[in-house]
Amino acid sequence: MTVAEQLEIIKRGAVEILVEKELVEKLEKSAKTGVPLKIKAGFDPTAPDLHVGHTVLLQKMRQFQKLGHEVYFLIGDFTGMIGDPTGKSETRKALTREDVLKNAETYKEQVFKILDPNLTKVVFNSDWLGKLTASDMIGLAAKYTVARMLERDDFSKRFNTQMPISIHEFMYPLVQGYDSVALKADVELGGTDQKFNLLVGRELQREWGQTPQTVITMPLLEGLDGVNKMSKSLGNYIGINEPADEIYGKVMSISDELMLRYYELLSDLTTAEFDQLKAELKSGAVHPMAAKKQLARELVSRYHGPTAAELADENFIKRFRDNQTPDEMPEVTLVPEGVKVLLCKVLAEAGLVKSNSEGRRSIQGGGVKVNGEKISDENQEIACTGEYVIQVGKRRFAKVRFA
Ligand code: TYR
Repeated sequence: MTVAEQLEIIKRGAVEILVEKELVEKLEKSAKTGVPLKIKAGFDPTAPDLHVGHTVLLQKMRQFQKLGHEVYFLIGDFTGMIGDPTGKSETRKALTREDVLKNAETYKEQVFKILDPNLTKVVFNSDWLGKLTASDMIGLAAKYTVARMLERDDFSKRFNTQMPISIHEFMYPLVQGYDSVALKADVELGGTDQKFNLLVGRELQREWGQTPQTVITMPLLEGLDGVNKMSKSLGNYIGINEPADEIYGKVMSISDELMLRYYELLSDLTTAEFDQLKAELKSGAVHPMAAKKQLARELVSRYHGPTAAELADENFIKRFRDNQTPDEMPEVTLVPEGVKVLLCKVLAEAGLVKSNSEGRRSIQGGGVKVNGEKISDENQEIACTGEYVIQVGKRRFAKVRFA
């Protein structure tokens, strides 16, 4: 593959490449010498349950693997015990050694659903950071000034509002940067929130006489609502360990616009295939729902295998068909006899069943829905105002209006 072709793949979905020109030089050199680039991405084993937002970075790592480069999956077992202050308004609670190791195991299980385990170098940063002596640490701290540290938003906010910042939090970016020195990383990937830490890596490598790493930042994926960042606490996430039908259904629930974003950042489609899909959606040759299904299948297949994906597809079609409300249905106007009326009676009066008692039996049998909601109480009453869409069994519908 040519350098230009590689670059196109690398750039897809990325927010920033610092510095692109240097990356091109590195790729050219690698193509000439046959020596792969060392790609670094680090994860502190804090939250062991991954959602697809985390996989944006993993997908990029996978792309680098496919391009033949050497991918380091760095588990921050040392940094995890400091806690990354990025974006935090207060000092993080430190993880215990046991938490970190347990989380790291769960992490590995999940990431190899995306990364090729045979092509991934898993490294733990305690391997080198744990060996630094006190004077090494002081030496590292000497490479950066307090003023530069305070250029960071989160630090300056806390400083200006007199919230505490512990000295060890200043050490975080430095030790993350030192990881790049230890690995001699050519490229480091991270979320946009990691930019500061990633740039510290460049500076430290320069101090150690290495070529500074290229920094590539990836966006923080929007959650299902299309607005907020995907996060477990907001409940707008797709967990990679969720059941197949759940993942499938969640993908189907997103907006058409968000679907394109998910395609760009999560799908294995090539850029050419993705461009074609966009064109076909625009011209109407492909329906957005069909495109969403394809994406849903791809994600389920990645996390549960192709058979599960097919099944989830069939289940979805069934559920969809069963919940489908026809565009046209008989409309019935009833004259209210009081404030409320028994539902079984309404069913009979609307001609959906032959008698009140058949109405009762239908409700008992679980076949009656009012405005899409299943009713199971045979003595259920409804208010004699407004309009209801009532369904009996799979195919009998009526719109009931009270005069
Ligand atoms: N700071 C990163 C995060 O919180 C994790 C990380 C740790 C990245 C060590 C790189 C590194 O060398 O997401």
